[in-house]
Amino acid sequence: MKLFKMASLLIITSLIIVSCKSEDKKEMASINTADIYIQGTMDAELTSPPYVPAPVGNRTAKKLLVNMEILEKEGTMSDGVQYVYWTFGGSVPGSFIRTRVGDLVEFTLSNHPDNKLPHNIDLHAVTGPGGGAESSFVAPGHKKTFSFKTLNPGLYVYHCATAPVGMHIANGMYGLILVEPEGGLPKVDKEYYIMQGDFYTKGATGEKGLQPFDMTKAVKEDADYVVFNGKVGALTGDNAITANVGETVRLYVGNGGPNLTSSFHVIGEIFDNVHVEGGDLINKNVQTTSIPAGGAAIVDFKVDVPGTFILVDHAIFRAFNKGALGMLKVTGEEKKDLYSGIKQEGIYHPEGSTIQTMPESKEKKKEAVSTKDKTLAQKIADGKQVYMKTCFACHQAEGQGIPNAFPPLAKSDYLNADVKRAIGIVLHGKTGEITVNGKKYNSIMTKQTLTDEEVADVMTYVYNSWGNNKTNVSVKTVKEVKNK
Ligand code: HEC
Ligand SMILES: [Cu+2]
Repeated sequence: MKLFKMASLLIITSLIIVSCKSEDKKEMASINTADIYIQGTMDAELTSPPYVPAPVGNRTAKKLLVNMEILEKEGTMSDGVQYVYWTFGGSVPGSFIRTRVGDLVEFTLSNHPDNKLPHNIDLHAVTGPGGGAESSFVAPGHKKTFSFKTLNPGLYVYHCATAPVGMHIANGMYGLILVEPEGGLPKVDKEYYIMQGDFYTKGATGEKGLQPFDMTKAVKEDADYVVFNGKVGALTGDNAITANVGETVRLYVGNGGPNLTSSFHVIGEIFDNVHVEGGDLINKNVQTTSIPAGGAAIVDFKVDVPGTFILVDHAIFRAFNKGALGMLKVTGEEKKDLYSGIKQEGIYHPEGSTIQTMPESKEKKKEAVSTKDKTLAQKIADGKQVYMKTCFACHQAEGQGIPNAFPPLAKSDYLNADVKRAIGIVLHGKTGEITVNGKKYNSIMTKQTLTDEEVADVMTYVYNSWGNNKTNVSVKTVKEVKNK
């Protein structure tokens, strides 16, 4: 609850008045944030990465109108590799929101009518249930408004929290919201917005073409791409961020995850100040700062010499083999007294801008030995395990599905009408319009990577649950559908 300045002020005060009690501090801080008076209304400036809106400076707290649109759209992950991103405001990470402590943010979330899925937003800067997720759940072609007061200064992640949450985040649904302290952060010359994310594709790293999201790899945390700002090369070459010798640079760095922690480092620089985890605590003279998934840090440093400084996740294979690499190009006079080496651009980028192709595993996936004489009860029990691991995120625990997104499996007329068609959906995935119990769905079910036995078990479990027609699906039938 403390303001940045307030914190240091309190330290000084407590040094002078040794008797200062901690209760008094708490009281002071809460009065200053929750009761800050709102004067007037303004539209929030939103920016796409790597840019940030203008600093708040000395402005008073206001009613701040934020209008954000969700867009599902195809983009480029790497040379020749396309990916369907789900975005807040059309970019990955989503639009940067800049507020000050005490603002009353009126947030309107619109879901574009061409989108396929409902979404919502959970802002870590919100004090309230679900960080706004419950109030902002919005179907395609609709919009929702809710409001919150910014009580705690700091840099916060926001993300989609619609089931399956991991999939929405993995597809790019995250961004940053900054809550500046009273009077704003200290002035610097350049500010940029960078956010790391890990991506999971059906094909191997670098495999060309439109790559669908891979749920199995995501669950295993086996990322094909680890990148800054949504794609390989978002911050390299002509896209590099820039500064001049002698300037101070502040980076607002977030990590959307969904899985990996970032070891954020700038090669050839030392962070003068790091707002650890995006909060009030300032650490000085830092080489590498750890940014957890769903967390952030504010770093600043003065650039003293010219050259290209490489931004990396220092878990270094991610940088050179999976894309977590950016550039800060600093121009100006050489400072031989500070650094006398040969200036060489791109020295830490030997693999070139395109990603290395990983050697493909020659080993064939072994199929679990199928137990022919498994009882129906055993199949149902094993099938439930598969369901809770694989299907549950979308179709939900009781097979009830999610309105407008994931069709029900409970009492599903579509399921009960045709066993082989249903098996085919689990084996191959499904897109296009279908009608289940009188309601239309037009969405994507990704192909499930399961053994034939697992498919037979999970389908048997589904058919023998929630009022379905009790079909016992055999491995033989699954193989028939597969080989058709
Ligand atoms: C990532 C989300 C997701 C996962 C995981 C998933 N499904 Fe689906 N499923 C869908 C969507 C979306 C549809 C509708 C596809 C369409 O609109 O064409 C669907 C449709 C179906 C259907 C046909 C429609 C119905 O309601 O009867 C069946 C059967 C089905 N899924 C079974 C499964 C089973 C079994 C699993 C686990 C092995 C599974 N699904 C995992 C999203 C998912
Ligand atoms: Cu979403």
